[in-house]
Amino acid sequence: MSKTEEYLQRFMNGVIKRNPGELEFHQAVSEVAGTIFPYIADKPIYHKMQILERMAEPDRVVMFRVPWTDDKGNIRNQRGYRVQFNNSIGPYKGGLRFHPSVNLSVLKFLGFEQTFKNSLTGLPMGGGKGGSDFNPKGKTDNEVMRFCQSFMIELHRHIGEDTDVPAGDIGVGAREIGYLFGQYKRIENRFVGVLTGKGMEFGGSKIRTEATGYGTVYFMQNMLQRNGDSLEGKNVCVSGSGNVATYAVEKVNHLGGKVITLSDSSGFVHDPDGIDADKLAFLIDLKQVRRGRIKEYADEFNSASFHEGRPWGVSCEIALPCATQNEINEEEAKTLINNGCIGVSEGANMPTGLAGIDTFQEARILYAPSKAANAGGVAVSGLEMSQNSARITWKEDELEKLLETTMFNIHQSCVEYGECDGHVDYLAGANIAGFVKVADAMLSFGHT
Ligand code: NDP
Ligand code: 2IT
Repeated sequence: MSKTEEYLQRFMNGVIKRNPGELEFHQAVSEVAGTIFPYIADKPIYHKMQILERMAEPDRVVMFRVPWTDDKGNIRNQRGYRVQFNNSIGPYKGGLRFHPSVNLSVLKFLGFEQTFKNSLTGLPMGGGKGGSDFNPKGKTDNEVMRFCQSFMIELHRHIGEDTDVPAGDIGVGAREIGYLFGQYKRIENRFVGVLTGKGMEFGGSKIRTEATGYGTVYFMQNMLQRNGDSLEGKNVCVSGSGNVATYAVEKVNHLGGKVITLSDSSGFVHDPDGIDADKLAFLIDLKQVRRGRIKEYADEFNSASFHEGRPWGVSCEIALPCATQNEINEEEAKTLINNGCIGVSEGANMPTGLAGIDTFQEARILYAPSKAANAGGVAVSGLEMSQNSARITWKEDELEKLLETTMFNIHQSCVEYGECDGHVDYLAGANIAGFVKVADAMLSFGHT
């Protein structure tokens, strides 16, 4: 075993011992550490100052009880969290997730990843994540509102426009951000940009809704262009049917590709004719207005069929996982490659398991890890913060351009740190480029 492998193993043993049972967190740290240890092998200052060791420990974790009353008058109890991971390069920044699977491990993995992602955007944002095990599915608007208000009664004292700025994630969209912002404003009697993803009437930014999905597709287009290729005419499998998936489909259509799948937690639809603008309008109404199930898409359009499970068995050239973590395992990664997939751009956070990543890397396909590929969302959140601070509103075309440029720059950073003999290791490139800025800031602070 080399010295680097030995250090890496010792480091991971420490992380596992200090965070027992937190499998998603171990996975996220291991993916990063596997590329950072070789990079810092000849840079002893990072070892001496214990930089990665300190980056793998959140600055603080806030956990709290969230009681609320359902429409029948029953008192319900949920658990709320905010993981403030690292504020070396700016205020904590990252989404809130409302989903029954939320636990400390999931939010620590997301907060850890967010620190690197936010660094990659080039904007001054630290990393954080929060949420609750509350399940918005099947709840009335009034129930969701009462939950959000109760959640903010505790959260408000931990956040602030220069301290920690939450946003949306799974289960938290425009409706929830509205309820949360309304309650913050009421408690604090201050109108400030304490949340992003806000409605346009109260300080939201143009393009924020579309930014993550668009950015994921721009990143894919950048990788293809470097190889003299494009999305034009390519079959694309998308998973998920929420915020990220929807606008990924829209951008693939703009760039001449054809999306042939979508999914939710009940299964996937396969539409070989492609999901055009009219079908996408149906999806938006189904998922965002009626909050229905994806099977209804197949009931509506004759060209489409519904299947249980995940979409990765459908033959495609490009895969855009946009649902959730660990939705591509090793076997599915092999199936994608055997069916001719040449590119994966991760709209979701950590959608590919470690063995799946190894499969993509060994096949040397274009594999864009989430912290680079889906950074467009938080980048536009950063621009929303700037607009709120300056009390101005930028135009849609300016923001579209800024998003495209940001994704181009992130791609360039990955190439800078990940290229070897003409081949780009986007995983190493993203991790190292994200690491360097945060690590060097931490070096400046001494022991903090
Ligand atoms: P949404 O809540 O809008 O949509 C989530 C979608 O994923 C739904 O189709 C949902 O299906 C599906 N899904 C969620 N959990 C599971 C599961 N356990 N198994 C199968 N399907 C599941 O969330 P977003 O689109 O905002 O987020 C999707 C992913 O993108 C997440 O990984 C998130 O962290 C990441 N992301 C989001 C950003 C944003 O700006 N919103 C920014 C960067 C990353 P169902 O309706 O059945 O639950
Ligand atoms: O994972 C993510 O980057 C997000 N959910 C968006 C975070 C944000 O602050 O916009």
